[in-house]
Amino acid sequence: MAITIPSRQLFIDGQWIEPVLGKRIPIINPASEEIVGDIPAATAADVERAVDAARKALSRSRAHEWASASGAHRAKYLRAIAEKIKERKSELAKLESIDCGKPLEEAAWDIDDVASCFEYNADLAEALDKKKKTPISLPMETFQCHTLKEPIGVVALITPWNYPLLMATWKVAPALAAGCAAILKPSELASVTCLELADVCKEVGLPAGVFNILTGLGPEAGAPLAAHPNVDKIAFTGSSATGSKIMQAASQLPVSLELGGKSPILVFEDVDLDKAVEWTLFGCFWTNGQICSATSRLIVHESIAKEFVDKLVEWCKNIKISDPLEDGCRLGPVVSGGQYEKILKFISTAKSEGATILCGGGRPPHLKKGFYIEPTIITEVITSMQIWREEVFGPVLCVKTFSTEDEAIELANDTEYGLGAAVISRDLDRCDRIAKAVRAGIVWVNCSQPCFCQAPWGGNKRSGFGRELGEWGLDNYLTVKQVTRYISDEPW
Ligand code: TXE
Repeated sequence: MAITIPSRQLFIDGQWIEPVLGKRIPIINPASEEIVGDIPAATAADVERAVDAARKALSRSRAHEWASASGAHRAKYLRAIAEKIKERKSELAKLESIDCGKPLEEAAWDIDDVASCFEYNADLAEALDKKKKTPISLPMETFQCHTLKEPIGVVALITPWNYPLLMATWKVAPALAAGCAAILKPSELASVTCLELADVCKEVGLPAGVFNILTGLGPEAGAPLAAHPNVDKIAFTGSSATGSKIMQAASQLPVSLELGGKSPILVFEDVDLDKAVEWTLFGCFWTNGQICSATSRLIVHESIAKEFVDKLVEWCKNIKISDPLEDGCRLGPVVSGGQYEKILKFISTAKSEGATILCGGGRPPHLKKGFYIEPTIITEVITSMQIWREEVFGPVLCVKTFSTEDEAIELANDTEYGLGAAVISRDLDRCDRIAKAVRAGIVWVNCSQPCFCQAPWGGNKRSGFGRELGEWGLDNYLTVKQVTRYISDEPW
């Protein structure tokens, strides 16, 4: 069934509002390179309106509706949002697929995850009611102390295009569960489903100003939002370069950053080759490698390397690359012309630095239009090469071999990033050793990439700081207040 992309405005204070300057940004379908709609382009004046609306939603007169209401009250809204998302799953999945090029089946998984994330955060909001006030024991009886967990306030949520609605949900759901008022600035490359989330919030009657959305360009909408003095916290997922700018703009504000990665997958000689091949491919080529945690550096034991890599190449040559809406599509286009050029440049630099392009490396011959890139495997890599060191964010796997466990660990840690790492081996003691030795926020054992909204997500080193998801995700949007009372028999 054909689908039309709804024409939306900015969503501020519970209303659809035209951007002050009336500008719009075209939506380009990465599969056809055609313009299929447009989104509103917010600028600094719209940021003012959204921050005012969010602040008003937390004002004393309205706080009882949201910030100081019970977690159970807010949970009802989160569950209603989850229900609506489920009802609209097939439409949202198609919109996501057209907007960012993700195979329809994968887009549908994302929408399921979005609904689950809202439901899980509804549970956390309810549980928060029991944890709101905690007594603290002090060494002096003349003082009594307790802590209060309170919403941090107005939060700016700046998100990327690889999982447009899911990455927004990882921030919006806990922010709302905590009782914050949120302003979402999704990526200009994929904002369609985030605008539909605003429609869902309106439908379920979320109090005005609690959720606002400013679509638009990073420098025009994101930068003034990150620098706004009336914002209390910034949560960002995106590139390291933009993350640094946000840190500077936010100066003393709390910031959580989820940046890039160059995650390793270590494959030992004792594995079942076919299973290990499947996880290696999934870890690097799922969502076209446009995943911050993609395990894009394969570190494989030298004794199995040849057979292992041959199997990977075989798979790459037979994968279905097509319009993401087509049945059985495994790899769609990458998100934009800019990303397409950037990935091809990475591949040509690897070649010019002396690496071998074992398969892929360019546009699939049967697809004349669209931002398609064949799955690419690169060998003869040395660790100083750009392809080993920098995030490609595309379907590109580079390979190195090792002979000892220590060497494998050294290669794994040879990166300025620290988001994910995977190890594949039958020897679980070895897996435990590796899990401890690699410097990363997430370690997968005998798998790569599974993600659950109950477990913490985030990185070390240049991959950012702070953790999303689980209770850690909720804590991002809470602040702890100390209340200490002096007790005396004297009258006051
Ligand atoms: O990212 P940006 P881009 C990496 C990946 C990719 C590269 C560039 O390597 O190739 O980043 O992608 C907003 N102030 N990741 O250019 O610019 C922007 O509008 C405030 C990894 O899309 O970081 C968008 O909403 N905001 C990543 C968001 O920041 C600004 C996912 C992310 O865009 C801004 C995406 C500014 N000055 C890309 N400039 C991951 N970690 O998953 C831009 N933005």
